[in-house]
Amino acid sequence: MTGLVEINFDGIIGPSHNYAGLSVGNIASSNNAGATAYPREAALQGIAKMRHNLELGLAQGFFMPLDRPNEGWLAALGTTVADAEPHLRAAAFSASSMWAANAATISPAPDAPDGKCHLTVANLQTMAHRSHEWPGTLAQLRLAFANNGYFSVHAPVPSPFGDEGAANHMRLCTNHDAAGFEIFVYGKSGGPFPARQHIEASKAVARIHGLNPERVIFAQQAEIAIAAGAFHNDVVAVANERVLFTHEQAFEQPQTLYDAIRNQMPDAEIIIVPTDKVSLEDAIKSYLFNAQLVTLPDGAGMALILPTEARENDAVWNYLTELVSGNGPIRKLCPVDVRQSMANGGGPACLRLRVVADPATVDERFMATRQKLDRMENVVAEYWPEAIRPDQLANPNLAAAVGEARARLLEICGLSKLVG
Ligand code: SUG
Repeated sequence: MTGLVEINFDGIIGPSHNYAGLSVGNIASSNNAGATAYPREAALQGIAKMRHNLELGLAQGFFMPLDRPNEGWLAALGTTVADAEPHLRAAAFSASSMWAANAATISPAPDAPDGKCHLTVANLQTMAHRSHEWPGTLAQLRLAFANNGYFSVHAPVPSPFGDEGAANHMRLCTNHDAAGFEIFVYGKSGGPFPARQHIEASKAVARIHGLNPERVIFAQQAEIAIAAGAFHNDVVAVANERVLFTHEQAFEQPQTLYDAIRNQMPDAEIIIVPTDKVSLEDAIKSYLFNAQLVTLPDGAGMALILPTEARENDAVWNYLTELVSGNGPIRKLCPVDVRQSMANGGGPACLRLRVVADPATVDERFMATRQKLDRMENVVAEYWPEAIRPDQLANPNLAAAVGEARARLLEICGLSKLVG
């Protein structure tokens, strides 16, 4: 298979972005509950990140924000935007589909016996505000990856088995276009916080994708990591090609996992960040592991696309600058400002879904170019609300403005058929 590259599909930050404190166990979301959000600034930050990655020479795609408030979901609950209790109204308004790492789990074509790239949309059933994302996400996946000679898009695993998508999935391989092995990370318990990824869902996705059981590893997330606020594994670990970059306390049985990885790939590079250099608390505050670990073109090694918060934490930044000054595979640090998303617990890696594919096989309406990003910026600047406070969600003018803003974006991307 030629032409296969890693494409990062970013969720465009929707016009209803707000801080309603909806995610128990996500410390940033809880701490910022009730704060004023700035959707315009948020979306511009997300577009700037895409532009930054395009300039690095990486392939970039995107997904549209979903239709919010989700009136159909409220109707199924027997209510409306005007009448809903505040927590249901906020759940209907949430722009949470921006965190595309939770959209689906992807097994690239070289890993699957039928030679297709498999995508299973995540049910996100643990959090009410995210549980109604999947139908809108599935509709986009079915459009973007409609070419069924190359892609197989699957419906979600049924409830009650929680599936949070690629945020709990890692793939190691010599190159993106070579067969690899896949690590599915699940949680059992997380102290006061829910374990959102259930092993039954992880196993189901591996089976649905037809993966060779000998090339799959299931690993439990450390309870203390979840309890410390690592509600998804991608808050404490990230993998790319031969490299796993992980916090020492990410997994319940780290040595068993490292041994299983080395058994699959003797030359795997496992970079373990010790607690005495970066505590779990600092890791979660700074989101250094929620970096995009990417392979730069032209043999320039790997880079970490990090949140600027990682630069502001001395322990973290000292560790990282030492890391890139050595002879290891990670050579470059690229801080990007995604503060609006970070304040709801979503760093650079949360905002993207990695799909290994030949860009020519993807519906080009979902692929980014500089010109398209320019046009998106103009729409955002003109139509995205400047500020939203949670107590404004009941205002009918806001729902109308959010609907209009999204419709404009769909229009310039040729995706108006996704309306509704
Ligand atoms: O599911 N935050 C998201 C953040 C998702 C981050 N994704 C990854 N780690 N891959 C979540 O907790 C906050 C919404 C609110 O409180 O308004 C929220 O849903």
